[in-house]
Amino acid sequence: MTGVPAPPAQAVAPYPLLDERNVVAYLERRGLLDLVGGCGEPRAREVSDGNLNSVFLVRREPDRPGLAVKQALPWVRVAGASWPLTPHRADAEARAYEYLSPLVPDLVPAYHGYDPPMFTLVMEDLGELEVLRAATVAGRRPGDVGARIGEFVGALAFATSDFGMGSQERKALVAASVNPELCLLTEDVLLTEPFIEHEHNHHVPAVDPLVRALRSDERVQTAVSALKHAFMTRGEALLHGDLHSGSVMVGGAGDGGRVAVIDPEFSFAGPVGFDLGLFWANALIAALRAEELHDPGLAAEHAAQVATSWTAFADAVRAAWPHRVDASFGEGYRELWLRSVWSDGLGYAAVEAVRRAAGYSHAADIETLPPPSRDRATARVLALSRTLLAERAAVPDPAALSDLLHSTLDDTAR
Ligand code: ADP
Ligand code: SR1
Ligand code: MG
Repeated sequence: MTGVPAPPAQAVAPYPLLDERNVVAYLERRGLLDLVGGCGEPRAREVSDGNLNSVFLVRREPDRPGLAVKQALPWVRVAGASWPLTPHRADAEARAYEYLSPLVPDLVPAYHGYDPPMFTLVMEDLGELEVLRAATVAGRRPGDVGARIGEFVGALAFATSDFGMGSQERKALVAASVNPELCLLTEDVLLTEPFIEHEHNHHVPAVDPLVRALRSDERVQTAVSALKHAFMTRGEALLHGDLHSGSVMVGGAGDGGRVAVIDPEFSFAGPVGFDLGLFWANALIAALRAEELHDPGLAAEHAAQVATSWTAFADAVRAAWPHRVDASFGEGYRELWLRSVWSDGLGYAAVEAVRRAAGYSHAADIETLPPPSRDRATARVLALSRTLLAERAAVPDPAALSDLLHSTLDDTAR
């Protein structure tokens, strides 16, 4: 013995992992290579940029979309084997695409099936689109992404709720959609750790007093507990489960480009406001970025995505209401339920925003700003979130949220 510690054992997955060299042969074995159009030899390129999984695009021509191949690893990709995570998350993603594909075919990639032993899905290559967060960081306008996301959440929520689905069929859906490990991850990294001291968290020193104040605010702690408990117990409808701007791909500039939702591996039956809230948090973060870049017009467009997604969501629910399976649910209850979804959405938006500023997995929209701007945007995220958590009953609609955003900007102007 030399006293030198042994290097950590190389992590070995209990199933073959895909890489750029073997993914073409993999597609051939699955009989899917013919779906890759164009001429020439198929080539694979890894495009993994999320926290968890490997993604490859396989094309015959560099600029002609082919197929996307997504494999779940037995750990968190960005952390490696030190953070194990069940690859069965791919089962949940496959299940979600099976629901979503007939329901909102234009809003998800075309789905080409799942290989359970390899924890691998094959789908349409959306490589001509851009991830919404990357588009935001590049300064592109949000266009009508909010309306499309509102339609997406509205369609999924209605169809898989007790309004759109018979009671017994829905019980089976809820049972089939349990996703315990991924729900626990959300309960930890979103709904617990950002609100305590935890090794996963970090924040810029400039906001340390704000973080301490947020974590010691009893009203915040109570609100977060209520949101976490609702997430754990209230299976209103099938959710996407991770609908932040890294899970949305957008094409072209401005209105009319394609919008597609990807990455539903956190899908389970939960409170509908969770999906809207994650989207809203990231729209507000995008607005705060644009403020720092002295573009108030762009900031207003990003912030307006909250209102447009909410309106599209509520419109979708109201339009589907005549087709509800249980007519004992009346219009009065529909409006009451919509108000509860709005309130939940605001709460989950605040939680998600705190995580993106002071928890694990920060928002590139803020992190890529120069330090003084990054610090102020972070402070604004925290100030807005604290008010939303402590006093969200005072924010009954998108106009009130817009007022709160503006007063937060005024209060934190330098
Ligand atoms: P993770 O689960 O690790 O977050 P994602 O499903 O978000 O993985 O995919 C990671 C990245 O791979 C995306 O940010 C995007 O750049 C790319 N990607 C994912 N799916 C597709 C697709 N169908 N077409 C093109 N690129 C995709
Ligand atoms: C360790 S996982 C952190 C985050 O990545 C995923 O995309 C989810 O947002 C999760 O909360
Ligand atoms: Mg992702």
